[in-house]
Amino acid sequence: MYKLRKSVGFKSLMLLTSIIIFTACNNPVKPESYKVLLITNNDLAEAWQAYADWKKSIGKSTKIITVSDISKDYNATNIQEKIRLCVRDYIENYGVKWVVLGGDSQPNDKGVVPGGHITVHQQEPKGIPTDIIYLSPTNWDADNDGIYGEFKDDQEAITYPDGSIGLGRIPVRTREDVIAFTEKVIAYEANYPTGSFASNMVYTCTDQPAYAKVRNSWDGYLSKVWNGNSKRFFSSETPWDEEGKLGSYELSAENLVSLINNKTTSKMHIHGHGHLPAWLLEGKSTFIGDHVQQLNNEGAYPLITTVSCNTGEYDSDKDPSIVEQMIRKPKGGSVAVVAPIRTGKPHFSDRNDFKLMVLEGKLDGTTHTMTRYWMAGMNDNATTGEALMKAKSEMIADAKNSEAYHLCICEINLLGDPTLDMRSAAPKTPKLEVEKQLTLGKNKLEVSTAISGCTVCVWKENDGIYEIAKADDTGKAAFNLEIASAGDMVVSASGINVNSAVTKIYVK
Ligand SMILES: [Ca+2]
Repeated sequence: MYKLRKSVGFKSLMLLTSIIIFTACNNPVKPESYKVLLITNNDLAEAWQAYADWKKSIGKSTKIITVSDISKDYNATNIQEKIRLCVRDYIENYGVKWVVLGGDSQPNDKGVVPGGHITVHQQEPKGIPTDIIYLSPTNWDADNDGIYGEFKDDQEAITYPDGSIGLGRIPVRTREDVIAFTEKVIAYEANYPTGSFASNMVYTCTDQPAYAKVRNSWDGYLSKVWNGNSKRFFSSETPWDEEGKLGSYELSAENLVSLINNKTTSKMHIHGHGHLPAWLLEGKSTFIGDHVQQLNNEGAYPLITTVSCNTGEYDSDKDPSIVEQMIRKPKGGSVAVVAPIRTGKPHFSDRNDFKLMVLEGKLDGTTHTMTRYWMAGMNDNATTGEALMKAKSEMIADAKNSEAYHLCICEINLLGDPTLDMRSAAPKTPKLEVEKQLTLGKNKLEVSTAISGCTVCVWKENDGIYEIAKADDTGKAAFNLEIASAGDMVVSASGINVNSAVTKIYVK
């Protein structure tokens, strides 16, 4: 699918122009390509530029496109379908690997970026906006009745994520939100704590029937593939209990604030009841917006998964949800939370499985999705958005056979940045060494990073220079550059478990 204005005739003309340019400069003309597509509205587009520049500087070239431009450039009867066509265009023709929905949504296609098509389900008869449809090559309405994602009638047009493209929605509303979030992302990617923070995970659980499966998520799954440490912060037991008094340390909002503020835990799974503005904790303690305001975990932002009902409801008129507050909080909270948009149901394909869940810890669809998310990040080095889509892709067979699992794939979202390395270990910091100055004309630029295999990126906007290379075994990468104008050149080193380092070279 192509943009309308790129008709076949236009494309032929482009090809001809490319050949002429190619012949004239004897330099291959690279097709436009991007790693990240960020969709937002006109009000926020400018504020997102700093985020796009940061991503580009570390090798993830980012295209910002507005909903109103999409509405003009793509031909369909509704905005969701136009956004889907745009996303497919950028995946198929521009090399996009991550899709960021850069804003909150509200009912009836309002808000910064409208939610994906409303899909209807037996357990969600009012329907839920389903962002994963934006990645789909098919339109989720096989019988063409305007009702999307019907388990039986639309099955032929339903394509679930295959894990190759990362998706996330950053539910911001204002320019200030965008600026604060960008600052957190840069801190996460460039100044992530280098001590034991990366390897510590805490499971919280206040729901007795869920204890067994939450234990099993770690004991039977994640601990098998990741060499990190976990602690159980349950109503019934915590590592901080007084001797001989199991459960004496309360899983309260105040203690959860302390846990986050002491900057020791980089990964959290929050299991238990909740509603849009709150996590319900032990006794009558509720973690609400006041507690988010007490968070001062600057620079140590945990990744979070939560099953708690409606905490990830990004499309409500009642705003913000507790997860949205965690994302929007300046210098605190989180940069990516996996959460259900409505009730976080324990999905099973067989009724007897509920008993097995309580007694033996059999994972339901929701807990399994979140467990797989962590496994994909810790074991396969998937980014946040890739990891969730990979978790969903591993449930496709279940979803084709079970209406409950179909809903499970649709209702769990990544709220936050989908491009983030999940930090399975404490990051190394590159020792970035380059020449301080270059001159016009042909240059061979050598970049030393001291980290083998990391990503080295060289970018000079004015001359159209944008090169990415992998550092060799000695942590070095070399580039042959033809520099046409004076000004700054940006050089960076980044990668899996690497704190991004960025420097500038002045060309005179
Ligand atoms: Ca239909």
